[in-house]
Amino acid sequence: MSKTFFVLNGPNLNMLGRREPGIYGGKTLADIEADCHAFGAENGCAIDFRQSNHEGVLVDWLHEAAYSAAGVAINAGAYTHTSVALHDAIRAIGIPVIELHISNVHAREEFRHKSLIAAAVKGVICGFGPLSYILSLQALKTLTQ
Ligand code: CA2
Repeated sequence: MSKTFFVLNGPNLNMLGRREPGIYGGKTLADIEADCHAFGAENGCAIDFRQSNHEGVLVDWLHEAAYSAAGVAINAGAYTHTSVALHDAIRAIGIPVIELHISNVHAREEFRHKSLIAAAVKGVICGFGPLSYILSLQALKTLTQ
């Protein structure tokens, strides 16, 4: 049976492609989802791609991933910089989690330089535009081989 990777997206990522193309590029989240499914088809893995604006929903999905996924790529959006709950949820599950960002958060406002989830994840990929998603899936594939 093929592996499943969860790709989880946090607040405001449903707005991608509509505003701030200079920071996040012109792709919508649906375009990025299609790219992730293409990666899955080429690499023999299933992609479960989700977005929520609610912190607790993201916590629930991380818990769900523990028993139904081989790994998680998460763009936690602004919760990256604020959420102890996401940090604890990532630590509570025994599968690799990759933190990803479309933009280079370190080249932006100072409040984006700190990640509360970085210490809990396997690794961080940021600044490659939508390619950050594919690089994260490639990392998960390699880590779970
Ligand atoms: O660069 C990333 O992927 C971020 O996770 C995106 C978050 C931001 O809070 C993080 O610091 C870095 C923002 C999500 C998208 O926000 C939009 C705002 C306006 C228009 C479109 C999207």
